[in-house]
Amino acid sequence: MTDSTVLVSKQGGVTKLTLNRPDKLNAFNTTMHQELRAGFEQAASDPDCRVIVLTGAGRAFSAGQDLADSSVNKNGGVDAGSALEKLYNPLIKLISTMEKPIIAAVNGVAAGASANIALACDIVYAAKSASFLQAFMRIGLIPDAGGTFTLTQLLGPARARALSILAEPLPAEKAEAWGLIWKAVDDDKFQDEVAAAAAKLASAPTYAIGLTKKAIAAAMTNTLGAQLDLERDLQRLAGASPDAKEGVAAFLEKRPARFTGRPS
Ligand code: LHQ
Repeated sequence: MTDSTVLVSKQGGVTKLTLNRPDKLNAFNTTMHQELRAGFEQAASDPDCRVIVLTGAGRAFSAGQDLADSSVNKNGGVDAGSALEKLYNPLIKLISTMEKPIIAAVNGVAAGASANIALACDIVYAAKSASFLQAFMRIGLIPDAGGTFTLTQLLGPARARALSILAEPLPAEKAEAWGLIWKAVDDDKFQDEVAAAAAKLASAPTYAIGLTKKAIAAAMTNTLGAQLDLERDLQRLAGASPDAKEGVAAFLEKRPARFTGRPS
């Protein structure tokens, strides 16, 4: 048994971060925030890590904020602004600016802030039995952890509003059909499919992935002209990397490329 609220395992370039409070459906307390942030930061600086997988232990991905935790539940009132300022907002900014790719492996229900933490990741796989629940309205709160941004960007305001206001679970297959996530996978194939995707990214040109993430993030607000300029600048960096040289050489020599993921 371990007391860690986030389990960290490393294998073959993949760092797996598992939210680990299964009896509370992996609801977030302050310790889990601290351990998750440390896990991402260590993965960012670990030269052996090429991809991060975020998942949950047991039957849930995570039920969002632990509503019984004394850090937010003070004498029956909820100090939500403080929790966002200190814990959730820094976490979402950290995830959104990570250069290495992050896969969210949503193994079960993802509710409240945790739905939006999953959606902040780069590629979201969900088991078909999983669902995404903007639970906030059920307790008189508004979607947070970037939810109003992400849902509106990915789904448009009509679906963002209904999901937020009705607070009904969105099943994984519908989330895929709506373009909210990458893929809903049969439960019995879920772990294998996530592992295969992670293994693929562990031997991918990691530096180019980081630059691609940067360009796509900027596209949310850029004009076409500004985006073309940015692509030129970032492609110049990618083109000078050892992985670009290796990629072109491997293509011409009709062999698989051996990418290091490094910028130089
Ligand atoms: C929980 C929780 C939970 C504690 C299940 N807390 N124990 C930011 C800033 C500051 C303040 C507030 O919040 C935020 C962001 C947020 O995330 S707000 C939204 C917080 N999350 C929710 O409102 C979701 C609450 N949970 C649920 O609605 C259900 O548990 C779901 C739909 C996730 C799953 O339902 P079931 O499968 O029926 O499981 P369950 O409800 O029976 O839960 C199992 C256990 O987990 C149970 O404990 P028990 O001791 O009775 O077995 C729950 O009390 C506990 N649990 N979520 N967020």
